[in-house]
Amino acid sequence: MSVDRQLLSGNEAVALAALHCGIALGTGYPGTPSTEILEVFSELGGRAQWAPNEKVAVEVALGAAYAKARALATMKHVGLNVASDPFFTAAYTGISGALIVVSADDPGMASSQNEQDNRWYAAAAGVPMLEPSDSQEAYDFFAEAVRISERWRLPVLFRMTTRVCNSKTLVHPSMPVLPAPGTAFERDIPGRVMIPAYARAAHRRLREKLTQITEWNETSALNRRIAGEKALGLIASGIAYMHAREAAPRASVLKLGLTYPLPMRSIRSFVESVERCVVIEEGDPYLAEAIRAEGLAVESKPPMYRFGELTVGRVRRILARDEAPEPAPPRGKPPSLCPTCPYRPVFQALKDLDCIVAGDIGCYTLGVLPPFEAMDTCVCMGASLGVGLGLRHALPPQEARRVVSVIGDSTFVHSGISGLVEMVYNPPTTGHVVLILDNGTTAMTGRQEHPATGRALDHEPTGKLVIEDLARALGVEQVDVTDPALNPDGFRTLLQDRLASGKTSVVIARRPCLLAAGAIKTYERAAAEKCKEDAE
Ligand SMILES: Cc1ncc(C[n+]2csc(CCOP(=O)(O)OP(=O)(O)O)c2C)c(N)n1
Repeated sequence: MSVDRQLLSGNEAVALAALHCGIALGTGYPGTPSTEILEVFSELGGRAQWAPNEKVAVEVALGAAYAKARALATMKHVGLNVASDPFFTAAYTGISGALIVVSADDPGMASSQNEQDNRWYAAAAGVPMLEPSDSQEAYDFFAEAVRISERWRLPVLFRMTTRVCNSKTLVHPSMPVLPAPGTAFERDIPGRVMIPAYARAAHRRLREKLTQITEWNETSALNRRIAGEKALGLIASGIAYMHAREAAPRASVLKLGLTYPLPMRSIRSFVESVERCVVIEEGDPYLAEAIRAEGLAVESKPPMYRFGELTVGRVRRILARDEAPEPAPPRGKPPSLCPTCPYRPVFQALKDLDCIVAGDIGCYTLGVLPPFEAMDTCVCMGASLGVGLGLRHALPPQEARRVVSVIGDSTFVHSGISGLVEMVYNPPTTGHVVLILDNGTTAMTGRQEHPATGRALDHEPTGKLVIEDLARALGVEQVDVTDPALNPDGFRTLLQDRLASGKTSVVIARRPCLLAAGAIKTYERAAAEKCKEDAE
């Protein structure tokens, strides 16, 4: 190793560990706070690619792991909802190489639509889960995750949270680089084809593996006991461990690293060794409930601390059993659409026409704020289509004709396409209008490429999905491409016309995000030059 100490974020540490572990393929979909993992992995020389969505990412990684490769799939917490279908059954089939699924949770919702706690996914799917507390652990635990995955031939959930992903701490990248295994396909029909007859046996195999991992976890170095006062014992994992240490430096601590399946004998012996035992955890009472279900008397935090991130101050309050209202957090400047955002005329038109807007997730969600306030629903990626169609089906025709589904280009590719299929298959009697805001990038998460930009994660040219061709091929009756910034009045007239038409319509409002436009031009120029050179 050339550098023996580096200041790295948790995300960077995972990327470095992935490289040192011989991860053959990293795939995922952007989402705060996970996005940098694949970007840094690619910069370090790893093979990284964006998938159209998280489900596809996990499936591609699973296929690679069936071929004995070590594979990584990254996503934010809600991404695992999208990927949960393959995730659950991958636990049954197991793998031949290694499969690490990184879930970056966002307690406090710095940039998410909910603050779900993905630790439940590990327990629900029967997938071992590791939770690093800082960048060193992100690095070390990743290697351990690969070992666990290979030893038990199971996917491993690598659960991080915002502070672990983003905080920079020192890392000794001391791991000997693990040689990448040779890949090969070995047929295993009963192991891989989950028809009920084979899946029944697979489920039993999974439970046997989990029993073995539970036993192994009882003595695993992933969990540590930090000696301290007998009067107070704390059980914590992930970032909560850091807060707990700072809030109560003299307490005894049981730090858990592998938090599914839990080492209950070790937990029992710790609980019995202290006079008062408090579980310190961010988000849901995942650990506290599991420990109490064993009949152990541990304190959990009051429900008010379930909301938002944990802090050292909050841990002190929990330990003092302080349930007094907390001071309101300082108010930051609310976000807003960039002054030069090409979506501004779009939201102005939606407002002027008094549309009912089934919205979606991206920068454009900011159209909900003043001065436009032109968004009526926002649930999850891709929901604008289904929700818009449902509104159209249920509302009286006069009102139904006001409904528009508004979705960004990356979001459309992620999970809007099947909504378009639904529109063609079950068209509302009033028709419907889908507005695709194509700014040529995934702006919200830092301007990543996606299949409709025609460039790969490293911005090199690749196959391109042409949205208007797709819409036409799917059977949408009217497909228009327009630049709303160039001709706002023309855009408004077009929208008005399509709303009145009673047909199924897709309007693609195409104009690059101003923050991405310069880079896009550079990539296009480089690609054109390369093309010219190749032709010569
Ligand atoms: C399942 C899921 N994955 C990822 C995210 C994070 N995320 C929200 S919107 C979005 C894409 C935004 O891109 P686009 O639709 O092109 O809109 P833009 O931000 O460019 O306006 C991403 C990656 C999420 N909220 N949910």
